[in-house]
Amino acid sequence: MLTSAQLAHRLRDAAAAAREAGQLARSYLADPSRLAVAFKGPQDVLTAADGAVERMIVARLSSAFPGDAFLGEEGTGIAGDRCWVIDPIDGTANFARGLPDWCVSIALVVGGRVDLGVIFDPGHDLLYTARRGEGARCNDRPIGVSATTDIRRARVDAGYSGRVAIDDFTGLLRRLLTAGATVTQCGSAALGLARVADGRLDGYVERHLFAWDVLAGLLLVEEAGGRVNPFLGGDGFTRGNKAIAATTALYPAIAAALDPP
Ligand code: LIP
Repeated sequence: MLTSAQLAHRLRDAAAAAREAGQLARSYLADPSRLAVAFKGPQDVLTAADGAVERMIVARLSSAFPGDAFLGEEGTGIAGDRCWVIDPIDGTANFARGLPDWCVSIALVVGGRVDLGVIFDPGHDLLYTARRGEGARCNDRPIGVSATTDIRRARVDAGYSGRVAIDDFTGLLRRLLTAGATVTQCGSAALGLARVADGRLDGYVERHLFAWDVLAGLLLVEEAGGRVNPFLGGDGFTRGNKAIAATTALYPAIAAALDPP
């Protein structure tokens, strides 16, 4: 367990690391020849910035908190009870093309529970933070999910990756549209979840994501008064899981669109 002061210290340092990481990532955009864009799989983009940013975050946080563990999208894997979960650039495909919808996502899992979440959106200079039990903030101002209760007035981000069958995704889209929702897709789960937490979207749903994509964003939504699925149930931490996050009123309809009863 960590004391309140230890958690507060970690949140401050994670927020600072996320900002620093965002600036490092942006330095690669200033000189695209450094990006070295590659593909981990179909439409699964990787750049030189992803690894550099992850290494910078791990170096900074491991120096400040030497007993902590790390799990990163780009290969960092040090097991432990207090584990930082890092997506150095979420929305890499957008980042590689110079599109603004990408972010840095950092979560802290303590004893199997997400206690801290930080998402930095450099393109819009928005720093989202959440500490379990203490609410969610953006640029240090409290945020909350929208008041939308009617699915026919809802705007939902539905993510997709090549890890999922096309018919599964088209079925989700069809059910959301049939229910009356407007569907959008920003290409970054973490940003989509942050936008549910600040009320600009009413839901986020995707069949399969990894822990680094979503743990910070799911905590943001919870602390902003929304409802999320138990992502870490089963082997979500190691193998990933579906991600559903919405206003409490809309959660059942969005969950049913993903997995019809
Ligand atoms: C991305 C996710 C997004 C998903 C993309 C990709 P990355 O993460 O945030 O929701 O649909 O396929 O997985 O790879 O940019 O960190």
